[in-house]
Amino acid sequence: MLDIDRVLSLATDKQIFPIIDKVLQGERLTFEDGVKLFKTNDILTLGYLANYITEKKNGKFAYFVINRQINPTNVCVLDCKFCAFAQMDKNDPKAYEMSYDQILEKAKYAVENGATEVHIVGGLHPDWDFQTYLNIVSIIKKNFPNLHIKAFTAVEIDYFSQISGLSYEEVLIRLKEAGLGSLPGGGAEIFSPNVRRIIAPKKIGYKKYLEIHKTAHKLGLHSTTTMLYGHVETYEDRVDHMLKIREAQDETGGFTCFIPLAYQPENNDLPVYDFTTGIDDLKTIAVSRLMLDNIDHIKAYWVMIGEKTAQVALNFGADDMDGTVMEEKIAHFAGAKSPTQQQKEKLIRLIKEAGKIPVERDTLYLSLIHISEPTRPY
Ligand code: V47
Repeated sequence: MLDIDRVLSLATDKQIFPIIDKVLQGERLTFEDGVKLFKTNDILTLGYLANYITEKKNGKFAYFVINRQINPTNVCVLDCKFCAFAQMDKNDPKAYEMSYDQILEKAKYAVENGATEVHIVGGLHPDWDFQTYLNIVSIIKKNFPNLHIKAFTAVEIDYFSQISGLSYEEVLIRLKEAGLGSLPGGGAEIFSPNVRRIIAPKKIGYKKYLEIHKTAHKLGLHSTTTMLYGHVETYEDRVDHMLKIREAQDETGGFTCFIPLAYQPENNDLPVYDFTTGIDDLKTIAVSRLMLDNIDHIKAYWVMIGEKTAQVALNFGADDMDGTVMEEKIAHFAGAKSPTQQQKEKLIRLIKEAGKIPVERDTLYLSLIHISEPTRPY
């Protein structure tokens, strides 16, 4: 157990002393606490506290998954200003649509390379009906029954409901029957309606996003959840976003993991041209860990913050690195400087050198393989 006097003797920002006390007493943090934590320059105390909570929840374990991302199409009726992946015009040379065979080929490659999960998201295609999306799930499930299919953000589920006339619940039941294993967390962006009006004016608002996740949870489907940060939002918007997620999680308990997604600034229509900084990435991970006391895992998504920051983040509140990914498009269309895929051995090395114990997990953190062998001959 940590000694409050020891932490206070090292802390330099008096503004956060009462928050340190609350964290060590296990008290829930408020909106004001979250904003103060974002504003502090005492980054080491912030990281220390967040790591303390991570280790209380997950010990020294840090998780990764062997997975593959598949994005069946980038043709999309939405016109989100931050998105460099989507193409509104299907005849644009950058637009693409995969056939079922191409999708199956990618799933096959994933399985042959040890994947336990495929993560499928894509555009809201104006000509694809709900059956097309259902078929994507069912053909993968039929051919690879042991592969976990984490597919379709809440934004896609809302679109399926619109094009099929079915309720959210009916859409989710059909997808589950076809083989859907869980929902990914994309599409949350920032919940603030004012920010959404600027960055994603046509996208569903936070009420529908959360309603869809809560409906999935009630049907026994788990999901992850995200926050896109580093564009036009304020610290207050970020904390408000986290609190809305915390409230939903109090109701259902269905979120397995929270993933802060660092904004990538290239090839899009948002006049914000800077990448996030290392300190902002670490603060966002740490504050997420401290605010979201009811979510077990915080992901340092190496694709968007880079491998080096993701590794440091394992000592600032994160306990998960996502995975091998195999083919990343969304962040790389927008200028991400990380690789588009990762080797399992590299993930293990990053985790071990951060002083944590690597654990290969499945999507729902149920099957766990503890990796103990050293990755480098020190
Ligand atoms: O929904 C789009 C975001 C998301 C940009 O659930 C951008 O475990 C940064 O949600 N800069 C897709 N972000 C990725 C995603 C995800 C990734 C890894 C794991 C999980 C999970 C989910 O990426 C989109 C959108 O929110 N995005 N454009 C951009 N320029």
